[in-house]
Amino acid sequence: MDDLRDKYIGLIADAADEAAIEDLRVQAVGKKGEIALKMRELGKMTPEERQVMGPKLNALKDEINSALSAKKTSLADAALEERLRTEWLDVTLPGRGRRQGSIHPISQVTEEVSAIFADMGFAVAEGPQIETDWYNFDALNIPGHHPARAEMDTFYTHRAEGDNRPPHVLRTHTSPVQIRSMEKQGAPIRIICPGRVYRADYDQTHTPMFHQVEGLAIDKDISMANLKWVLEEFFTAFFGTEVKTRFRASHFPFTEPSAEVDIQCKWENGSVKVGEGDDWLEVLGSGMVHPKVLKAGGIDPDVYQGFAFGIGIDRLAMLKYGIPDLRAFFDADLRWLRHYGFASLDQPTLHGGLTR
Ligand code: 2NM
Repeated sequence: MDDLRDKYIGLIADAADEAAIEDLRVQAVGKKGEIALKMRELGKMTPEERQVMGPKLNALKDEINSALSAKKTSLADAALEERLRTEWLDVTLPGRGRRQGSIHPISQVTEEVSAIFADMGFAVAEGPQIETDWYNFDALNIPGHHPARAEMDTFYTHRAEGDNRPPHVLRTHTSPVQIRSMEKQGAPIRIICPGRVYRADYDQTHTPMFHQVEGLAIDKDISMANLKWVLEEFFTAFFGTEVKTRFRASHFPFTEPSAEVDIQCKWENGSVKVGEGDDWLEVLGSGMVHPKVLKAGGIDPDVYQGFAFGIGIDRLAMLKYGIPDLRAFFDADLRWLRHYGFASLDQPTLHGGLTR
């Protein structure tokens, strides 16, 4: 009995896992285990011997069962300890840093321009980038045979043979938005239309998609003088310094009279500075809206008149932020975007001096 006891207590103490414990249980106290075999021997004993050995065997069985369950508990505790040690996690560690995106210079400048014109009472209007040729050309006094229609290198949508819908184009300017706004709102009206425009042109200084903002102000007493004030006010606010302008007579089908506008600048070792010096930089086209264009927009040219202008946003961004290459704007190069991009919480406001 003592040998049996020492053997199993020793084996249980050395058991490595729950499976070993189960094997020992079967071997020692199972139905066909060693204790059961000994119990069977009780039958061959004298009643006196049986009275001594019976309780001893039962006590041994209890002792082994307790040792088994104590070992089982201690193995489970050790396993839990090991998990707590190895699966430990410091929830107070800082999170992984993620790169912030940035605002594209074109988005930034569009917001800046919108803020400045909003301050002068201009609302922002938007419209489709795919237009009928009526909105893009005819309504703007550019008839089918007009050279501007060919000059503008227009992208036409494909038409299957027998499809007689009017031709559609990718808008070559945002003026169609102004026609739509005149139709919808009538006069008086004061809007700017920023957005993407398309021309089949690609070289050092042209991309087939670029950005434009056009302005329109129509009322009963609007003149070129108002145009000049609005534009000088705009350039001065945009560049953060007094900017002189120069108006040169020009020609556009949609305005009469028409003027190209130069801003004062200076060339300094290969780059241009706006608002200083006595050179001039052409940045803008403008004029008094042609009576035919007013009529196309549903406005009576005998009662109302007004000015319109168009500026390239990409060009403005290059001038203000010293960006040398136009084509890099649309390359989606992350290094370029991080370098020239703006922080998302750095949105332009007039009281904040527009940026930074
Ligand atoms: C320019 C130059 C001159 C212009 C005209 C109009 C409209 F629709 F009102 F007639 N919007 N923009 C205009 C006039 C645009 O861009 C160089």
